[in-house]
Amino acid sequence: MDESEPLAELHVHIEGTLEPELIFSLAERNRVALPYSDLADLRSRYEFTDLQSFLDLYYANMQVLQTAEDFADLARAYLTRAARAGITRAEFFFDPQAHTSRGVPLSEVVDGLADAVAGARAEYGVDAAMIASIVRDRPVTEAHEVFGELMRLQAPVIGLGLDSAEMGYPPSLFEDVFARARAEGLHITAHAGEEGPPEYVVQALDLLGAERIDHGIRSLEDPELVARLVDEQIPLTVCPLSNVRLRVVDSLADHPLRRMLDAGLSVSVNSDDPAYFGGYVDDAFAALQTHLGLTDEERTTLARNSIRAAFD
Ligand code: ES4
Ligand code: ZN
Repeated sequence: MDESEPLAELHVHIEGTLEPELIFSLAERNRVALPYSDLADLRSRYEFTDLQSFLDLYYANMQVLQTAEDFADLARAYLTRAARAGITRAEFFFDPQAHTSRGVPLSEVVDGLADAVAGARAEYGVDAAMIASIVRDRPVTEAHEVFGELMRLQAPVIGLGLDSAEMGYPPSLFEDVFARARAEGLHITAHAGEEGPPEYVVQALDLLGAERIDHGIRSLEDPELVARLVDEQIPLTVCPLSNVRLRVVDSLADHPLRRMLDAGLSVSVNSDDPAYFGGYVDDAFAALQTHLGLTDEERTTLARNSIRAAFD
């Protein structure tokens, strides 16, 4: 295994890198009252039963993020840790609506994150880029508004994604927003087939023009879809630690990653929300080596897939 070889992280939510310690320090700086007595009390809440139970805590904790400085501190902490994980390229998501909906100006979010991204190569040796993500369980009209604002701000984003609660929010709802993004020359990716059915993966490809699929593991239930994903070598950004913690799969030993590799799918390993799911990409690789017997050769394939799947 060559740990010096290039490695891209393509599926990480910057808000999901908000560690408990930073939650407490930002709460103090911004005089935000937290509903937790201490770090241990907060940490005791990190037991999830499904995607929604995680999202409830993830969105609640974001209230400590208020200013551009907070967002810059958040992204710098992630980039520092990503460098330690061996990541050379990071394309991270942020959720504009998770902040605008609670009164934080989008310019604060974008300015802070962009500041950290601008210095990332020089400071951490990580080539970084931002992908705005539409929060699919909020109104479609709001998705259009926030996209318009991103364009007005000339936000330095390379792509548009789709995340949050999947069931009941099919990609088809957002066809027009993604058409606007494609017209602006943005790359497209979408969460699909995490909790949702293979049909949502098909919609993400055919209706949104997705170039990558985030998660996509339920694609395995549809052989015709698998054949297409293999044929077109559509990258799937898989997040094994997330899948276990959100009970999408029973255990790492049962994770379909190897089956996906063996099927010829273009899969990569990513952290999703590392502050919530027990680790960063290096932790995920170590756990896969232990529990799935991931070989050095497989790791090399996964790393090469990640670089090939990067947008720039
Ligand atoms: C997410 Cl794990 C996951 N799935 C869907 N949306 C998300 N946003 C942040 N983490
Ligand atoms: Zn995700």
